[in-house]
Amino acid sequence: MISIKKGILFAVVLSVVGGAFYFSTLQAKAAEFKVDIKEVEWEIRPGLTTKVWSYGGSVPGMPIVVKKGDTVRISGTNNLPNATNIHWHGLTVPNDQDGPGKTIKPGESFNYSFKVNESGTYWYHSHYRPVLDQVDNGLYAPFIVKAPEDDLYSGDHVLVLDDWYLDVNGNRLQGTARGDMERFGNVETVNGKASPAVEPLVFHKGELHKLRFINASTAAVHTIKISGHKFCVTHTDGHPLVEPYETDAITLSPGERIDAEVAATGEEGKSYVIESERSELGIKIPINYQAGQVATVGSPYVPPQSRSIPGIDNRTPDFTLELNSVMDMTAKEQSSNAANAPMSHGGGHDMAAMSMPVMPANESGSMASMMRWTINGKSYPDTEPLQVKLDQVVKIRLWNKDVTTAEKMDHPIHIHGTAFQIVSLNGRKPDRETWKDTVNVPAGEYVDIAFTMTNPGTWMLHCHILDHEDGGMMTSIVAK
Ligand SMILES: [Cu+2]
Repeated sequence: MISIKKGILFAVVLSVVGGAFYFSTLQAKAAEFKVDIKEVEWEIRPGLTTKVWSYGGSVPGMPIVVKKGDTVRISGTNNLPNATNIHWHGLTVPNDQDGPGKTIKPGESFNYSFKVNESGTYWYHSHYRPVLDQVDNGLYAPFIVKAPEDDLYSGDHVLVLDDWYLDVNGNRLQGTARGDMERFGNVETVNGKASPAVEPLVFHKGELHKLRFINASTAAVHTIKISGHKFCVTHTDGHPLVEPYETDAITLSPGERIDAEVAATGEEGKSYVIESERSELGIKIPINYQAGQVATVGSPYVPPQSRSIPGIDNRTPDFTLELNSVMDMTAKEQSSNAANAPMSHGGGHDMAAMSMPVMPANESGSMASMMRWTINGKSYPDTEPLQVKLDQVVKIRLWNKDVTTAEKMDHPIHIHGTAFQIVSLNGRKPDRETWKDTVNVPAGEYVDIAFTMTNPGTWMLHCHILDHEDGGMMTSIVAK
């Protein structure tokens, strides 16, 4: 478990093959980190080891833990055979530090520096295309900006979720373990480990723990349930909720984060678990109670004032982005009976026949390479950039028209350089004021979002299912 305590980075990554172990103490105002980007062997569970690309020798990579207001300096070296870059997902940083515009070639060193203005749960990952391969190989890590009240929890735990598509020897497979076009794994991990190698959470009755979930999967949605306890959700994508809410299940699309409190109300000797809906694949976190009891820890969470954008409900969207996919039969040589032009989903092909539970790698790989994912009918880099004015409210309707595939594809849309308010879902106000940087747009539905760009530059907007992003579902917001 990656546990964060008392303003000191205390990250213990157990069973790291190759002996990697990370420990760092924070400085008062400047937080400096060194990242060695390298390939290592990673043990997912005893008997299952795979080759990964890592930030510092572990998966997830080296956690960066800082305080609000810190100026962060990250330097490192790319020791991979491929070029890469780093994107600070969810952090509002100057445009030239955001990641996608930078290329770090093999053997080159790099420096990033920016001030962190907001506390919360963020993460960093490669944004170098094809992003799917880079992130799927393990280039992701938590980036935590601690708020003072975070130290008042009994424990502050980061839980990074991922999935891997592996053969029995730990070799990486291309293609997908389920579904149609996206790379879904057959092994799922929390903090790089699959059950039974997942480190348990240790509770004492009366404690109050903070859990920070990050979905680093390239396509998989994870629904996480807790037994015998409740989650109290306090933050979405790092942003504090005006009205926290209780639930026993949380769902994270790729790129999303959720912070939740868990009150230790269980009993010593009983077994509890936090697990995914596909827990047989590996995401299963035992909660172990130790003897002894502490005085009940109250929540230190102080909800913020409403930051809702005035009058946003009635504003006509400035932009409508239709999300869709086409099967481009010209992309590959196909059998003679295939149409010879780009074809919209549902254009006569039997898409159901494509949703085999397990596909031979080469078959699904070639199918995926025929797919183009579109915004308003175009694929990146041909998509139309959105021109917006600095410091002015922008409302965007994200409309998922991708409904004719057998799997009815959702598209979690991420915007760089800003958080946004969820204005409505299919025209209906959300249950509570919600700010995010990644929002799932379910198939056939639309989501209205609004934000104000405060930093000039060209910022990416894309689907965080990385097969879709690489396949063209990306555009940019040009803020001037
Ligand atoms: Cu998508």
